[in-house]
Amino acid sequence: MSAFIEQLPKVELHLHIEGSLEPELVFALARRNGITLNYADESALRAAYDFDDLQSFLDIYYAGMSVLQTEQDFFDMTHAYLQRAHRENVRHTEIFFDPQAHTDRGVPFSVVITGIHRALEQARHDWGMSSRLIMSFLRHLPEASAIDTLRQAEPFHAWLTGVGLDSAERGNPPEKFRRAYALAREQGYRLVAHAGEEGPPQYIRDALELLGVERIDHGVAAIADDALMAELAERRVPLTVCPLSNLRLRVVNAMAEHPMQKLLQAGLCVTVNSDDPAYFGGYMNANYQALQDGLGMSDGELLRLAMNGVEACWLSPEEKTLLL
Ligand code: ES4
Ligand code: ZN
Repeated sequence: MSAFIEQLPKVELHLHIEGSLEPELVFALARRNGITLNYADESALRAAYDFDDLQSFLDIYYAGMSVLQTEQDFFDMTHAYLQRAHRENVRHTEIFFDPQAHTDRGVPFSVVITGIHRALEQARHDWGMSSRLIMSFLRHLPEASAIDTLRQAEPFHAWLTGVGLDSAERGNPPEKFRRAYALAREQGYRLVAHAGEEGPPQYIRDALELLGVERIDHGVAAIADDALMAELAERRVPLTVCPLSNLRLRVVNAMAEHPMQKLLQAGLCVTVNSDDPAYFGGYMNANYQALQDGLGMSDGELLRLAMNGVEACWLSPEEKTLLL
């Protein structure tokens, strides 16, 4: 691992906290909660992390998180991620969670968010690590479920900065969530959405125009649309790109074919993120290292990617100066 990458102060803007659940913790929580898994042990579970596409990953991702039951479970998962990020010199992190994936199993919204929030506060206190929390709607579910989730979040508004949109992209276009996003905007949330991961460039346009998002999660499909590229560059719309995720979910066939360097050279505000690090083979430093090894990106380019993360994050200008 490059010392330059290890020492670089980093910001993470695209991290699903449920995707940070390592097999060892999945099994520890299963034992604690008396749950029997469909895998014999940790290595059998890890062996199943061989994905063909987004859906084959999502099936295992939702199965893995079923061991999360108590507030302490959500604390332990979040704490483990934050400790790992702190060791990798991640100074600030904006974290997604999927409330519907838990409330649909009977785990109350309050249990989920209280456990996550307590770990974020502890990291702020112990390590000076700042964070923001983003609740993500599952786009394979009806819009009415997203709107119901907004209602359940009302008592916890102070702990939440934004809303996002994730899960199966194809066939679940941004327009499906227009009303939910309009409501979220009225309630003062900042808006992001996954778009252009497996979906077409038009979904990136629609997330910007119909939902009014300020950042695009993934957005790598923009590389196939010159007019969209020019607009994203002109407006400095941040893309939270996840290189190892794109490789493991076969969005690209090889890291050498990843569009990151072209997007950066075209003037887009692209950032590096780990997405679901327990499933995709690496946390932040491994994602930077993959860009250096696979694309030959220079230390100067990696520094620009890290600075784009600072530009794109939701800290105040004063807080941003304290990061570096
Ligand atoms: C996700 Cl990589 C990815 N794409 C869409 N939804 C997700 N949820 C968790 N990881
Ligand atoms: Zn994601």
